[in-house]
Amino acid sequence: MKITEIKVFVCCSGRNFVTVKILTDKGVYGIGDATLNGRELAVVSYLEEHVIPCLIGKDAHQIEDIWQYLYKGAYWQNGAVSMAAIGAIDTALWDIKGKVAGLPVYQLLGGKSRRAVTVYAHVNGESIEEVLSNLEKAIADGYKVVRLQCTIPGTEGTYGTLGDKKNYYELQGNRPLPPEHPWSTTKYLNFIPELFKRARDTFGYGIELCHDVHSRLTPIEAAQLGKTLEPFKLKFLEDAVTYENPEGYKIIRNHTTTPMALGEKFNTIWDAKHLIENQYIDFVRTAVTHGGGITPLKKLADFASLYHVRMAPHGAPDLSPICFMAHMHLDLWAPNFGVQEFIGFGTPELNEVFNFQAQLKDGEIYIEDKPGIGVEFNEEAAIKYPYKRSYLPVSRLEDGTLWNW
Ligand code: EZ4
Ligand code: CO
Repeated sequence: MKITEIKVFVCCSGRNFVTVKILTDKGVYGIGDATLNGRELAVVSYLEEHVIPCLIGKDAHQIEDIWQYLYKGAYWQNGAVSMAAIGAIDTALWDIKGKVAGLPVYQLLGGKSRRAVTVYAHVNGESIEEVLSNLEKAIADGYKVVRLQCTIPGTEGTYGTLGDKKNYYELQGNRPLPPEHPWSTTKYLNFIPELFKRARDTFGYGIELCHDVHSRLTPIEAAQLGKTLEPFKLKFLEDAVTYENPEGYKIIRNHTTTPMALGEKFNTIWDAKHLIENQYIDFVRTAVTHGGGITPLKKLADFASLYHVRMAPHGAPDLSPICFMAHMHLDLWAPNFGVQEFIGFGTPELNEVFNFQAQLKDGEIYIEDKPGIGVEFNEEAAIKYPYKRSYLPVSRLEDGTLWNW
């Protein structure tokens, strides 16, 4: 079964997405997500100029060999742009294999380990009162795990708090340059424990809670926060510290039993290796799109399981429904699945371009047994929503110093 053509689509159906479609001489095709938020066209160029010409005529069944060819064969392994490109090709090839076999991808991975996928919802607000009122709704909706984010007084635009009011956290195509948000670690550390105290005082311990620090802290600050939050029993604290220096997590571990989640920016299993084998983290958050596809994610899950580390894949709005559904298959299979990040099923314009069937019931997602990944990509609809240049915000400390957003 030869690859005859590979198309790349960029569309802004609510936000920018890069989609890859692999066609074969047997008439079967597959799709993958190559979206790299704020750097979308770099991936398109990497695919069109460097990847696609090498794949025409290759056997679409040789998923592992094609993955190794694109990774080792490029000589320049790793990196966000190249791994997003490889991730999309790999996902599309698994989609093809599933369609040829007449089986959903989770069956090819080894079958279901659970009935459905437990998700964590995003709950946010401009004040603690607003967060608590939104949390009440999430509990009433049946969610069992929820992420709490709140605007820190004095640092308006705090990560994760814009919700659906402003296209989540960045405006698509309306700004020529990245927006800037202020940040104060002192204000943050003084405020967050109160948020979780109020949530526990109001709703008790039946609901599992997590929080995304979004890499704003140093290791000792993260250790301090983890320790302060211990009475409120978080499921995990996400991205407490950037991952470039994994030994930072040793400092955190030495001081707190609050579980740690990390990895939405990991490109390979190697990014996670030291953190996992030293048991510095509890949940690994690598995404199919940014981690190089389903092939390496399966290896990562198996490796993590040796060290009691569970999978909690990234599920932000800048990952397309193709990535979301690829995660559903991995999450259904992985014996060491933890929880899936979930931001809802999307807007009508998103669903016009990406059609998929999934049902949310009591905080768990059930998918239909369709061959492959289970997403239909509507090329005609995609053309209606042209690409709009867009950037993630940047953060600055109150004195103007650039900080991690
Ligand atoms: O900021 O995907 O847990 N989710 C996150 C995301 C990231 C975006 C960046 O493009 O941290 O919201
Ligand atoms: Co995150």
